[in-house]
Amino acid sequence: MGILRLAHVDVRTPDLDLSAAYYTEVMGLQQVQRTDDCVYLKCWDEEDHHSLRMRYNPRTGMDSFTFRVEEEDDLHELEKKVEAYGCPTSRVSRGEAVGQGESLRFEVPSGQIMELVWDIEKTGNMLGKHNPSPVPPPDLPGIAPPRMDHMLVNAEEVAESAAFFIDVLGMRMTEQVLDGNGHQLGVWLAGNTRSPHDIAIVNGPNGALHHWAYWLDDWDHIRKAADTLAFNGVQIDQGPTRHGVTRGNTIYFFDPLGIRNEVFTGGYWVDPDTEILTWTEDNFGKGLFYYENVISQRFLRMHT
Ligand code: M3P
Ligand code: FE
Repeated sequence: MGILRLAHVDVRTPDLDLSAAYYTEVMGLQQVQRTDDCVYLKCWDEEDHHSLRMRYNPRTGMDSFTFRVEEEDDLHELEKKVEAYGCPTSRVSRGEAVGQGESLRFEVPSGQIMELVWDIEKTGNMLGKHNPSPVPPPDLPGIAPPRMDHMLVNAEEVAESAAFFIDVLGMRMTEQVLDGNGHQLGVWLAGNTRSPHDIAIVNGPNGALHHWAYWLDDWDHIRKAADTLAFNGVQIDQGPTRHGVTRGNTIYFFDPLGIRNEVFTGGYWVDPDTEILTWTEDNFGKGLFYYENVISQRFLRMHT
């Protein structure tokens, strides 16, 4: 029971048409719904209604991020725990948000708005449930990742924020970066998935979104993604390369409004009894980008 996985990220864009064009044509997502001020998008292998909501607003930024809980009762249990920790919560009723029923909202210690939901509208992936093809249609435009994988938010006090996600929400830490005094500079946290992270928290301004990442199935798809990005004139931030932390292969790049995206593959399986991996600050360069061994200031200081 408890936190299952990342469900969706909700962001603001001052140019809804430009953002929708980029996320459908270059990232290769499916547009599932459009209202006056919102576009809802998903990947071809996702079962839920959407994994990305883009809302028109003059200021780019993140509205909220949503995790799905495993059982219906978890919402009530976690509501009590979050309240007991001292974070006021509110309920968003069924019918108020597209693609989901009742949810729980609160501000995490680092200032982002987090939402928990169990009741999600299942619209199915592109493959269907009867005699499904193992692959999507070959003519999908853009990168076309199968699913969203994880996200990263910033926190001024990483340890405080990590403790909230671990002690209150019940997530598991898989890796951490410690400074010379043993203080956490970054933590990687898993819900009930087998991947090394569903969310990571790295030192930076409260309230900020660093990136969210899409899963790709292998390194060759990362290489093809780099070709697609370069062909379309997308600003690449770093990579293709490999993380030391998580061991994942990666590219970071910016959407047309400057929101950082990542495509990610690899990593390793984690079980509840997997031991935490610890990086020291003097090795953080390799932890971030194993081949380059650099701490890029653009990478650490640019956020949404
Ligand atoms: C990842 C990842 C930072 C580290 C980022 C790492 C911002 O994005 O997927 O492991 O320091
Ligand atoms: Fe990442």
